[in-house]
Amino acid sequence: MRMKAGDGVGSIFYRKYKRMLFIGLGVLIVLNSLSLGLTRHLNLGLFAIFIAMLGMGGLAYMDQKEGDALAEEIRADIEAEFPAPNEGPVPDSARLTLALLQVDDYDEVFQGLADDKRPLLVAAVDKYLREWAAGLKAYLRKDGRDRYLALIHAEELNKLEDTSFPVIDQIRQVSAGSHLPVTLSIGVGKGGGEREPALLGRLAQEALDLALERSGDQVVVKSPDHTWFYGGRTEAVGKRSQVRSRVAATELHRLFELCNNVVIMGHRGIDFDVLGAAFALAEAARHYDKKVHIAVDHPGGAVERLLDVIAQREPGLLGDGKEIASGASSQTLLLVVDVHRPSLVAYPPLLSRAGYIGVIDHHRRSEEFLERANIIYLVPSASSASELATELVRYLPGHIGVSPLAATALLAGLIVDTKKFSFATSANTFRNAAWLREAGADPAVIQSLFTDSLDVMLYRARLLQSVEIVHGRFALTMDEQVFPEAQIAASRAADTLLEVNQVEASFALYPTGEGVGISARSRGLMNVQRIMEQIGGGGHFTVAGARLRDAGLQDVRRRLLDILSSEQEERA
Ligand SMILES: [Mn+2]
Repeated sequence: MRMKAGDGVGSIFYRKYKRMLFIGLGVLIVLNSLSLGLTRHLNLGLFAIFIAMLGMGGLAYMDQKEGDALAEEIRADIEAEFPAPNEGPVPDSARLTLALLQVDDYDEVFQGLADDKRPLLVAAVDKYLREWAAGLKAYLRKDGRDRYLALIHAEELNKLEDTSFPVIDQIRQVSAGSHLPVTLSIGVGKGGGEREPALLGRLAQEALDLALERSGDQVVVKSPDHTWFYGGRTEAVGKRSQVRSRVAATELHRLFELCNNVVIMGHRGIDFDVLGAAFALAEAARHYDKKVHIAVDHPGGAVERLLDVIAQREPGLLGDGKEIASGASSQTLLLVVDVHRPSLVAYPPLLSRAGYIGVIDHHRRSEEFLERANIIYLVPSASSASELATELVRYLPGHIGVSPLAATALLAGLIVDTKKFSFATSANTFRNAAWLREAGADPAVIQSLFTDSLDVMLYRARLLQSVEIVHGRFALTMDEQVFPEAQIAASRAADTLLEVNQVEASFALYPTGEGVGISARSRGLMNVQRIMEQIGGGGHFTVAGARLRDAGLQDVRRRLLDILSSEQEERA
């Protein structure tokens, strides 16, 4: 330690004399008091005592100040010599990140694999991951049959991020004769956690949860203020346990009994999927003698026809979000269907008004999520919210069933979201469709719902005339004309473009009056949700879109082309 020797000793010397002076003044006061008792000069004596006490006070104050200054000096000296360990940037050599790895659904992969082969597969995955970790000089620890924990150096993680985590694709080659590939979900926490391991752990866990809820087979990296997604190129495999549907249905049953009234809403711009799910759930709520309302906006188009039919059949069921919100209270159950992002719901103020909230959605979980929910039934492998609502109604205790109109609405939603059973369609989807048909769903009514107006047909035809094919696999089209039903026409055009040879994904751009809308479709080989997310939209693996305010068609087209180019490079 650098010691300013002279200063230190000097002030100690002075303090010694100050103390002597202090004691002297004290003695003087005592003597003065004694002499006061013996003589009669009271005023003079009191004045002397007062002056002596003032002197003592002043000395004590100076002493204190000097002591503080000395202590401060010593502290500064110590700090200059030994910088505190908790300051300054963390040296690079100390930066670690935490990864939680989980093999997606061994039970699924095990199907069709002989009993004695199963441990072999697990061992092969173990070996693969150990080699992977060794290559990164990472610490890997197995935690249960399908979970691992890895400490990875930040530098190595950067490399993994730059190459989009090749391990996600490579682990699929690990096989012991199974028919389905092994897939992996990884959640990584990074940044800010070097001094706070608990924070790092929490980030990693949140990242893994996010990866799993987005149907797995991907990596999510999370820092305290940002989230990155890698992988997620394969479509969710259509598996979900009946157990989960039953559990969700039982929970819904409990909330139906608990609440005073029920409100249902979907995303902005109601569509067949929202309406089917909402109407069936509304019917179910009626069985519990609860008042029900569905918050509806009017986007126009074919869904208006079904809205009209329902409005005639059930007066008072459909309403404007604002009106309905006035009747919502802490005893209200709000069911949010076909959406889970608060910013996209039909009437956001309802979210804070309702006491209970249930989410029923089939979109991959995005980072933005409802802050509180009593039921979260989020199943990315399901075809539609209508399919999920069908299962909930099927499994509600008491077998209440659905009316033919509700069955028709559900089947309409299911057919629209699966493009007539060609996308995201699992065996379960057909089972649910069969159940709906038996419950009285009318295909003729659905057929009549799906006809388009001539204007929509003509706008779609114009979009189809100006198609450009990019990188041999993306179809892109746009129209300058503002048209109230452009969204429907654009989604039809994007659907049709998938029927073109080689086209894997299609994008139709249209002006909305206040910006630009995009309809994006994929044939199932690539994830258009990822692409729309990069531009500010969202959606599903094969069906996605965006609505951008204050943007020009040409600008958005260029941004989209940039994203598609980098997508192409990534694949190459
Ligand atoms: Mn949907």
